[in-house]
Formats: sequence, C-alpha cells, structure tokens
Amino acid sequence: VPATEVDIAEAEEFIRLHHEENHDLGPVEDRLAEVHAEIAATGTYRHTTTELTFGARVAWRNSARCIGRLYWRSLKVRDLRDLHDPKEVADECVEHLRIATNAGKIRPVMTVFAPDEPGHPGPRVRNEQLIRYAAYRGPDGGVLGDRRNLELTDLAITRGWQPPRTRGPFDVLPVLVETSDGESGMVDLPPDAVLEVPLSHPELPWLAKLGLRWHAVPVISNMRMRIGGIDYPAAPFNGWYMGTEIGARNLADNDRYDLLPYLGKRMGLDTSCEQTLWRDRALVELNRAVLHSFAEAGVTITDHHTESQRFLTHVQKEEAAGRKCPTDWTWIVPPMSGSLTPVFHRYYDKEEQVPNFFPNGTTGV
Ligand code: HEM
Ligand code: NRG
Repeated sequence: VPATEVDIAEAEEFIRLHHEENHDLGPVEDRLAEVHAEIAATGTYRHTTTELTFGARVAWRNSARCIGRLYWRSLKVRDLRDLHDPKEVADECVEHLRIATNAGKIRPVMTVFAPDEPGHPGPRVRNEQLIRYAAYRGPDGGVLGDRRNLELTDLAITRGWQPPRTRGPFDVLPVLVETSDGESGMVDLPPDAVLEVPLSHPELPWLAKLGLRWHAVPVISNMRMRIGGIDYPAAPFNGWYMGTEIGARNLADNDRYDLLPYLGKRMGLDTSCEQTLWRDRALVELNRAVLHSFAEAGVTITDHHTESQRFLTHVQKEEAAGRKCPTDWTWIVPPMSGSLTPVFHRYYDKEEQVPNFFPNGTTGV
C-alpha cells in the first residue's frame, strides 16, 4: 500500500479536538496554520509529543472493542518516531516488554515507531503480539503449540529462527520486523523480558502438573494507529489481561489449545453427552485457575465481572463529559457468562471515531 498525503480535514479535526480538551494549549489557530504550512510543503506533518500522547490515548478511548477503557488517561507513550531500522525497532520492543511488565505490576504502555510518510511507509512488526507461542505440525496431522501462530512460526523458521532443541507447547517466538524496502530484523526475546505465569488451581492439585502457562502481558503489535490523518503502522501497545481472554479463548478454543475435552475427563465429568454441561463446568475451573495463578504470582489481571462494571463506569464518565463512547457489543460481552455481566443488558453507540486502531493493511476511517 503506497503511503499517500494526509487528509487535511482529519488533521484539522484532530488539532481542534486536542485544543478543545486541553485549554492550556494556547490558540488553536496558530497550530492550525503551522500544520497547514507543513502539509503544503511536505505532504505531511509531524505531531508534537504532546499531540502524539493525547492522540494515542484517544485512539484507545475510541477502541469500540476494548472493555478496559476506563484507564485511557493512564497510557504511557514512548515517542520513538525516529526509529526505522528493523533491528533497533525489535530491540525497543524488548525494552517495551520490560517497562510494561514491571515485575508483574503491569503498566499500560505504547511505543510509537516511525509513521508512514508520502512514498515512504514506516516499519512494521509481523507478530500480532510481541509474545506469541510457536506452533509445530506433527506427523499425525496434529499441532504442538498455539495453532494460531502456524504461519508466523513458518516465517520465523524461514528467516533462520531455530526452535528449542526439545520443542514444547509454549515456545516463545522471536519478534519479526520489516520495512518497505525489504529489510528485516529478527530478535529473540530474552527470557527475563518475558514474564510467564504457571497455571495451578485452588482445589485441583493435578492441574499444576500439566505444565500449562501463559504470558503476563498482551502487547498488540500489528495494528495501525491513525491520529489526525497520520498512520503509525508500528505502535505496539499493552494493558493487562482479563482472565477470560486466556481461560475462555486461548486455552479453550477448538482452534487454539483446545483443553476442555482433556480437562473434562480429568475432572471425572460425564463427557458422553452435551446435556451434562461438562464443557461449561471445565471452562469455569480453567478460568478459576487462570485468575488464581496470576493473583498468586503477583501479576495484574482482572475478572470479567469487575471489568464489566468498570466499563459501565467509563461509559457514564464519557457521557458526563459530553462524548459518545463507541462500543461493539459483540466484543465487549465476555466469552463466558455473558448475561451475568451488566455490559450484556444494554445497547451502545456504534459510530466509529478517529483517532483509532485499524488492522494493518487497511487505510482506516
Ligand atoms: C480489545 C481488555 C488495555 C486497545 C480488548 C479486549 C479486551 C481488552 C478483553 C478484547 C480482546 C479479545 O476479545 O480478543 C483490556 C484491558 C486493558 C486494555 C483489561 C487494561 C488496561 C488496552 C490498551 C489499548 C487497548 C492500553 C490501546 C492503547 C484495544 C484494542 C482492542 C482491544 C484496539 C481490539 C483489538 C482487536 O481488534 O483485535 N481489550 N484492554 N486496550 N483493546 Fe483493550
Ligand atoms: N485476546 C488477546 C489480547 C487482545 C487484547 N487484550 C488486552 N489488551 N487485554 C489475547 O492475547 O488473549 N491490552 O492491551 O491489554
């Protein structure tokens, strides 16, 4: 996708929003004149660090699929827009992990790398998240690891990544970075930058012996952030996990780790027919294991009941501030016990707003 010139109307709308929400910034007309002149001369413009931070926070605030938005003002933004080199970008992704992990007391962080410029797209991270577990096809057609990452694992191997001598279900993949002129960088994540939580269960001692684990920090790294007409194709960001993401999806989905049939049997449940609700019972225990283990390890996590309440507090605060809160019901309602959470029982504003995040490869708005 060739980078194009910026949308002036979108740039102007953003600068006005920034000034409307921050009265200490001085006259908006001065900044608008600067931006117009810069776009006329270069086809693009450069955000101030203050604009970048505000824009990133508002991109989070506008993320219709995110239930964690109450904390949008707390996002820490690392301004690394001068970095283009794939190796340097990958190294700073490692640094991002260290800052965000904070020994388990997770901090919401974003690292912003070079934006797209006319005729010169910025670098991109190929991993959908900085931490991803490898997947290996077995001889019997089975898969060891996280099937979601089969393609990424193949790509890493093509680029020269060597899987550990004994392959396991939770092998951390390297970070892969690319630029438009065909340069690429690949960096192994040092073990001390990847905090992981071994899973145990408060009442089922055998569960700890299964060797299950998950990483502490979800850092989405393949989304394009769009602020005021500028696209940042590499701007990895993280908060912390809601337990259901791991317990009700990553470890439970048929096309991920698919653990429910095994757990159901180990729990001694009658798995011969669906009416026993053995899947639901195994799902609850797996999710208890996730929340219990993170708490025991001192790693920030939230449960879907608490986070649903907080999200509705956020919606109220947004309304009180005179703003809409774009929300996608199908993503906000948790993947288990939906109707037990208050977010299930209502409707939301749907109109998309910018700044926002988009799948990389699309232009946005
Ligand atoms: C999606 C929770 C922080 C932006 C989600 C989802 C959850 C969630 C549960 C749905 C994920 C899924 O179903 O796969 C949280 C929590 C946070 C947090 C508990 C704690 C602070 C953040 C931050 C950002 C963000 C810091 C950006 C700055 C997004 C976006 C999506 C999302 C863009 C949609 C991702 C997609 O389309 O695949 N969040 N989030 N979130 N969140 Fe958050
Ligand atoms: N479901 C994905 C992560 C998606 C984003 N979730 C967050 N984001 N909590 C998974 O790895 O399970 N965040 O920025 O905290």
